[in-house]
Amino acid sequence: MKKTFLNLGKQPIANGFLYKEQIKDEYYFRLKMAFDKETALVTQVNYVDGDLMFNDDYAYRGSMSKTMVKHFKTFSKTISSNKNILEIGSNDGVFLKNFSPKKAIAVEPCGNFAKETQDMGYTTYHSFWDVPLAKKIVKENGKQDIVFAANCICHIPDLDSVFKAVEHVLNEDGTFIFEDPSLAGMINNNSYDQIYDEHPHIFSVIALDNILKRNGLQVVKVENLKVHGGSNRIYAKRIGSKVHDSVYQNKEYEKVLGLNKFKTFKRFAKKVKQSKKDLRRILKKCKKLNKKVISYGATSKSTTIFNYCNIGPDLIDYITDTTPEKQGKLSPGMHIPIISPEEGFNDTVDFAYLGAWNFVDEIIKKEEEYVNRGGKFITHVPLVKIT
Ligand code: DWN
Repeated sequence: MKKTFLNLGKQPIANGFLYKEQIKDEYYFRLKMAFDKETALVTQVNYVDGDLMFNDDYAYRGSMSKTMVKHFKTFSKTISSNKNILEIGSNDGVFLKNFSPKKAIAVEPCGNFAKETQDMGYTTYHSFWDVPLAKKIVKENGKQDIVFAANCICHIPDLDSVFKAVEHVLNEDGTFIFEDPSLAGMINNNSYDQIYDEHPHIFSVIALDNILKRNGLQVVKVENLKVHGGSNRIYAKRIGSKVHDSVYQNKEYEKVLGLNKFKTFKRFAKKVKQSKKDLRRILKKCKKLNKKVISYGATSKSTTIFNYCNIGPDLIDYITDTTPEKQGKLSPGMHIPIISPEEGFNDTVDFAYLGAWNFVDEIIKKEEEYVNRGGKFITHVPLVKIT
């Protein structure tokens, strides 16, 4: 049974960057988060239809950050080149391109990216991941040694169907490896902006193990990653496989944080409300002092922040982003203009709100000049502050 703990109000499609003419048709939904008592899963109350989010114009490109390119390259080296691998949600091939097209298969619902991996030579299934697709893949390619997914499984509402399909496609000793932002990371960072349409769930190891187990799989190893503000890389195999200490350790830690208890999330919701007040106060003060405030990175996360906190062009002049597909458009819901960093990240900027706070190290390194001339960043993670 789902019990609601957080209401983030009326929200648009987080990656639905749009032109002025499209504003009249913009789609909105109510974003509420709940705790499922049976499985301990933190999940949305109502899910948004996949076709509205993952279509032929999907804007997020995994390879726009050096950190992520390096992250996937490093991880790919731990996988033997003898293994065959299937990736669910292969995006622009940022992970898969580290493998030979002879050994790797892509599954991707967004047409623009499915075409890219197909053109790169990978057998690509332009489709959402489900049991019928898994059956088709086995028929055409045989069972797989590894199923990999990065920032994808938490995007799919029906986890039982996802895991059943993985169980079908894996060979007897196969491994399912997937990474997503962790619930522990979100609670520790107060990063409530991890919640948006594309993230119907934020995973704890406890919840994942409960749901995997009712589908013939179990968590056998957990790696805690720094990326995206704290993620977990989960290794799952068939029930009965050897379980690494990291699984017990992570579950214990999650219990210490109270991730198996509803009251923890009620507390979190109070902190979210406070964070909204603090962020609005800082931005309003900057404007009152006639300072130029922009936002750095047109992220899905900042869609949640701007819409929940009612931050529009009155408080943020514009957003800079390196993604060509986002430039020249408006941010979803609050309609803040997005331009390239070359055009907008210049010496007229006094404050930059970190929409891409998860890449703070990469950004500070890159923007040394801005920092040296006294430019400041604003963040809400873990507390609202100017740095
Ligand atoms: O799970 C998801 C994650 C992995 O990616 C998706 N549901 C959607 C997306 O979420 P996001 O948009 O919050 O992700 P990022 O990776 O935080 O987005 C960073 C954005 O910032 C990109 O649009 C690129 C941009 N950027 C930039 O303009 N300058 C990034 C860096 C590092 C930069 O220096």
